[in-house]
Amino acid sequence: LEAKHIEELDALVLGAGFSGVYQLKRLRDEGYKVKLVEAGSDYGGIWYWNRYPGARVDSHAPHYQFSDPELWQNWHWKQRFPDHKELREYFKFVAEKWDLRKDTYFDTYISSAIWDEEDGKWVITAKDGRVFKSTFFLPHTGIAASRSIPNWKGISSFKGLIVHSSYWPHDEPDLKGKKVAVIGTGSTGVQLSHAVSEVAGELVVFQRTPAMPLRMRQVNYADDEEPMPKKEMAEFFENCHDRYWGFDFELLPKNTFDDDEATRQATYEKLWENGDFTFWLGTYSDMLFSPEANHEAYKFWREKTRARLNDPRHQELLAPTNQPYPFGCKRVPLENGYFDMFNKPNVDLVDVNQTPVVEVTEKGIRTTEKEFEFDIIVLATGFDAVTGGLTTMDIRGIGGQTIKDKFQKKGPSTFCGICVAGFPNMFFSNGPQAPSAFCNGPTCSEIQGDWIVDVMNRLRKAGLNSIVADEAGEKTWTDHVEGVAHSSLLPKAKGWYMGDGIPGKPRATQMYLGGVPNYKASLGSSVSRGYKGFHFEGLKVE
Ligand code: NA7
Repeated sequence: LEAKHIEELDALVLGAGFSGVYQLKRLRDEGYKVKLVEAGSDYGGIWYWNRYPGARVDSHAPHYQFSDPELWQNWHWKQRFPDHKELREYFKFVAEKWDLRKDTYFDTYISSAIWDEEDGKWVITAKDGRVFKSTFFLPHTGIAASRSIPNWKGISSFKGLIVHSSYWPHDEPDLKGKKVAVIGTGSTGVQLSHAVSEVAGELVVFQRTPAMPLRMRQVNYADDEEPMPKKEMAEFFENCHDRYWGFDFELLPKNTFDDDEATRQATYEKLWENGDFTFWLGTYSDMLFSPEANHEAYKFWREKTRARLNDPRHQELLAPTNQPYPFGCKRVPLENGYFDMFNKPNVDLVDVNQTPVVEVTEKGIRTTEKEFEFDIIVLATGFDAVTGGLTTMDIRGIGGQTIKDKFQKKGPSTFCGICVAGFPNMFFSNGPQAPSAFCNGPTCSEIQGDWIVDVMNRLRKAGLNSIVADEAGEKTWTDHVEGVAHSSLLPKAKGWYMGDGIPGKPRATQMYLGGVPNYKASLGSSVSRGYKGFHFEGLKVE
């Protein structure tokens, strides 16, 4: 390629979700030549792609937004749990306030990023042939960039519409009176099937593992109502940055059996009534660590849930007598009608453990029991979560090693969940071995984004060209991430937190469960100890 066809940058940021948008804004403010590149056609990241009926964030307002006062002083949330449309409106507003569009390339899918050792630059190539040469490569691809689709026989023979939940058609297919299948009962399946059940003629939910959703207390705010008075917001964001899950609430400073039975039930009841994540993340401190504590929470959840289901078969499938896995060790969805919909005559539940799917036919789905006919099949079957965004690209570091090969051996290994040994000048947010989905999204986008800007500023000031994590630091962090997870009940559940469900993907802890304050301390201590855990390679002192 001739040099004129190559765009030279200080930094290429990949992915226009919270992390990428924040990174572009911060780096441009610091005077870097930076572009944001995105495969979709607009801002929003997960909210650009996930526009299926019922898609909404489970973090209650005002948590799920940036802390910049210029934004929150001028923005009004309409719902306590904003839906995908409101979230895309928010991104539009942010893009305008921060003047992002002039530095963003949409519809640009990056297929490879190769570290040029001679030049000390990343050579980044888009599918359409465009090439960027950039000192820094910041792939903020998030936890859900790569879809997981079942390898079912006959899947391409279906004559109706078959669609993964995150590729919901922009022209919004009419579901009225239609026969719809929803495969999967994760956070997506729970939201989607409830929304579909309100309009479809028939809905069949295919369940492999029951989710343990909590009641969502939705609120629609009037024009003069706010989730929180504006004068409290600055302190609120400061708190979020210093609390375990990146929200303004904390775990209770006591264990489950510190309380007597009556107090414990009253505590559960109060958390339940909040109608948000607090029954999961603001509860007794030992809930995710002690099997007995966990079972106590499960029992409460099970009885609340069973009380809403009329059919004993549904009770046993959706809220089993025997606890199937530790509560909260698969992502806990929120719902406001999911269980009630199973009492309707036009909603059916298939347990694919009892009657597995044999094949997809022209007309629908054949299980070992019978053939179901559908107009639409929705695959709410999840993602190659957390690492998929990185491993689906051809990313090559020193000596031509690839991220895919590296992560394929034993699972992700990173330094502080922000970079990888052997891959200089590459940093990512909300990726593997960081708090990521164990942290309110925007909080960690800001914490990690700020750290990355700080590194780049220090390098620039020192006249250095590149920085790379060392293997020792990476091993220490990987052992720590695994150690924290294995001190908890997390590994006892099968799911994407542990890398399960993707053929060939090694079972390993995908995210850091040690909480935001510990995470920040780890990032901070590597800096205060003179970037312990890093080498400065390919130095070019200018
Ligand atoms: P999840 O949480 O990975 O859920 C996927 C669901 O699909 C889950 O219930 C799976 O069952 C089910 N699944 C996957 N493959 C199959 C097959 N082959 N047959 C039947 N059922 C299947 O993805 P979501 O989209 O719901 O959520 C992703 C995250 O995005 C969410 O947690 C938020 O953090 C944002 P399983 O439990 O594996 O038995």
